[in-house]
Amino acid sequence: MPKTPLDIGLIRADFPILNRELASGKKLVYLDSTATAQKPIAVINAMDEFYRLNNANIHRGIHTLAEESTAMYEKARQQIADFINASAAREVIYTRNTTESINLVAYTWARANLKAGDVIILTEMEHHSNLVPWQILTAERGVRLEFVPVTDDYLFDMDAYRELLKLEPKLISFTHMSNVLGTINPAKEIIRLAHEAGALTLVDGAQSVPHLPVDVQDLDADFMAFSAHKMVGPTGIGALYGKMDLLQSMPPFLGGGDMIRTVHLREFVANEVPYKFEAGTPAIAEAIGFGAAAAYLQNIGMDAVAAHEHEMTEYVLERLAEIPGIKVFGPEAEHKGAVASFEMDGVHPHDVAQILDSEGIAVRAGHHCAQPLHEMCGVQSTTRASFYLYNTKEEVDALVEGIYKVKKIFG
Ligand code: 7TS
Repeated sequence: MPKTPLDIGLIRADFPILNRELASGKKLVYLDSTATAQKPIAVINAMDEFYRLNNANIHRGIHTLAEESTAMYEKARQQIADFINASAAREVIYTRNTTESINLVAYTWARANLKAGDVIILTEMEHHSNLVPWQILTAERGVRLEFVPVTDDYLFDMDAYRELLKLEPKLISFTHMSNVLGTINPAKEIIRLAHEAGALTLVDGAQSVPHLPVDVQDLDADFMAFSAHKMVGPTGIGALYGKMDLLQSMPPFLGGGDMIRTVHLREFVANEVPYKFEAGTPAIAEAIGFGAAAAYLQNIGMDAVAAHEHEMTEYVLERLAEIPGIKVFGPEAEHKGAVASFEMDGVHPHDVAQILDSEGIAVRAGHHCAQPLHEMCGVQSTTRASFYLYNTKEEVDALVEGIYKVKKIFG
């Protein structure tokens, strides 16, 4: 990996919250970007200016503000499409978040195409949002779920996957990067094999799109789900990327305004893609903030972001390995994003997180919406520190000092 070309000082200056002093008098050390990332001025200003200058509803007015709002909403779609290298902006559908994007596929494509006995392959390292929609579908339709196991070194089990593909699955829905282990799955190979077996693919990009260069055309993904808030954008908005022919073949998701071309008392004709999937007044300011976030990251360069995070991963693994009684779950740095979920001998993760908080260090404790994965790891919960483009090695050092404080308190 190249040495990081990021000027972290300059990047940190873009994120006002990172200067915050906490009530304890400690400076904030934000190590919870896997849950949600902090927001740069560029995103905050884009949304603020929209409300100050342009606010109107979209796709329905001919006055100046309505036209400006519509143009800004659609420009953001293009910025997001560019960010993941979609071949057309229309292949990006606005949703509320990754969860809704996955549900959109489950409620439209899957219900239109799957029947009892059809196989869907997931993995054991999924977030609940890529488990529960399929469990609901199973209860309703009798589709069959199969799971690619996680190997002893916390990787996607490619051999087991090849075996499962013999079941002629209809869909492989998998996380590109685990939010607990940090495991970066070989998405391109997983997709290639799926297509060879005649299956479609849905990539949960909630963690990969913010942290790695992601090119949906190069991956040949059929669907990709991601959230703005994890990639320095606002909450309340996410996206579903889909290949155009698939999106065109799918029935609408929610019914209402904007998703129709014509409506009669007893029937309607659906609008074209992507509007067919965007019923009702959407999160307009948030879409504009989402576009600004994509442009912000693209301007920095995702190769540089990934290289910086790789350095952080190596450093945090090295530092945590020095501490007796700490077990980090996840693969070697080579296959891992900047997430460190760990267990500490004899101390509950909530106590770890609370003591770290008293030092100004924000981490998450719990099952991180991946209960089955924790069961597989033989633990109920972990403490998780996660890193992004604005984090520094000094913050890793602060984490390590904080952990030593926990050890002291708990003897
Ligand atoms: N998939 C993965 C891999 C995730 O990490 C998350 C959120 C989601 C899906 C759902 O995203 P949402 O935006 O729809 O909520 N993960 C986490 C987390 O690790 N801590 O808080 C949210």
